[in-house]
Amino acid sequence: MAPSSTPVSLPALPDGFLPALKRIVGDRGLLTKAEGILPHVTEQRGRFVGATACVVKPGTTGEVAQVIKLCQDHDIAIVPQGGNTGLVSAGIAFAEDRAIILNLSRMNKVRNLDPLNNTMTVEAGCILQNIQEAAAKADRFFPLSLGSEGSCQIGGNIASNAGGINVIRYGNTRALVLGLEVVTADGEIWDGLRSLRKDNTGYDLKQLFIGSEGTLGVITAAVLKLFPAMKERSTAFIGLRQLDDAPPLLGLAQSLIGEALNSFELIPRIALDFALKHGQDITDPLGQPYDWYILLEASAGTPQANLPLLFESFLEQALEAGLIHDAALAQNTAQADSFWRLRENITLCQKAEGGSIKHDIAVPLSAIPAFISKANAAVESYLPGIRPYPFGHIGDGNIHYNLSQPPGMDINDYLAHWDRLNRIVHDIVVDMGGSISAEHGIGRVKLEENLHYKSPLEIRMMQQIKQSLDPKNLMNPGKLLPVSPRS
Ligand code: 2HG
Ligand code: ZN
Repeated sequence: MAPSSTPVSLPALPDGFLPALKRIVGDRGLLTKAEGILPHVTEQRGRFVGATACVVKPGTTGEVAQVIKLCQDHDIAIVPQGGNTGLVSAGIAFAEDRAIILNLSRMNKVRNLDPLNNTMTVEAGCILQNIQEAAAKADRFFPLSLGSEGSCQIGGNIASNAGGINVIRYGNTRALVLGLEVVTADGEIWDGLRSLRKDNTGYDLKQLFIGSEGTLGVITAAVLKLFPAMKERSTAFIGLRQLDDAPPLLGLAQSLIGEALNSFELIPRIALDFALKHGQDITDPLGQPYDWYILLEASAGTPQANLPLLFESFLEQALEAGLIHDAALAQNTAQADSFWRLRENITLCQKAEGGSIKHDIAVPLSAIPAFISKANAAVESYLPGIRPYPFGHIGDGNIHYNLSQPPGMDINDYLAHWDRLNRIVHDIVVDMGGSISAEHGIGRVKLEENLHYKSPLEIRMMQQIKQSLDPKNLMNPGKLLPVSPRS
């Protein structure tokens, strides 16, 4: 079920709490006025608006620890927040949480970059794009890449185990983190900033915090893995013969292009149409309408790989095998960028077509075509006129199965179908052995759905971990797990 979207007035904070916060973070680290708070409680689609009495912005790990201790002393809950670009409202405080927001944006330093060790130590509030650029300056590459990279923060990427467009080659954020610094729910600082590729000394605690959505502690810094800078990239925009051909096409690409393949993204005709209609500076790379497209990219750290030759041979064989209708191979960086601009506009341009109900699903890659046709049939028979908008990381078996409202329908009438449509789609996903949240996490938006589908044993083990690390349930309550009474 969707969280409430109406701000409600909050219970007053205990006497002396705000002055104590101000003593820790100073004037510029504390927002208490409605206009300053509003962007921090509004999720990026503008659909959910939460409420909080203040937003605190510590400048150091020591300040984070002091803020958390103060909250512990007064039983005040904390919602850690990065760039507030998430899609499941994990970084927003809702009125019922009675929480303050702890925003990490002032902690934005690169603490260290070690090109020989291929690591970089960054604070949680660093913007992802700044990290990519700092790595590039040192002739290195940090592969995490997503549409919001100009504003999302690495702490949020780690807390949500973000995916993005390079997962097929480099894995999710989880695979890119070597060490973490975390302020625990008690306000202690855990220095786990190890720059090691091998450390087999017990439970891998950092993995517990990665993807925990701020429910176990606050990530304040991380050691990230770097890779050799990419010297060569090849990008192709392909018109598929039919959706069923996407999995064998990926197989062919993997056998001919090998590990240089980093992206394999699905784009339906409807997304291209919306992008051409609402986006800026968007062109149709093929000029001919096809039902499904693949945007594929490979890159290499050395020019010897001769990617253009590999690509040409791949495209020839794909044509010969009848898997594709047509393809455009980017001739230069500007053309490759224009293919990606189209991909990056998909979410924004869907917004221009009215209400969208999103599903971020994974099924085994080979089952994606069957999933899309089953789900389309089910939602179209439930709500005639609905516009399925399935796109995304098909190479990872992950599709954003978004549903645009029937044209002309009132948006609120459409959104009234939210829960029912979620259940129709997710039943099919789970029946096919899939996941109801492949990369966006659970947050508040998918809480009930996750409880419905996850086994009681898994939920119980998660609750036991939560209870042992945050016994007072002050860290992001009501996200990922249901609120248990505060003890
Ligand atoms: C993407 O892959 C993002 O573009 C956003 O994960 C997905 O809008 C969405 O549902
Ligand atoms: Zn995505």
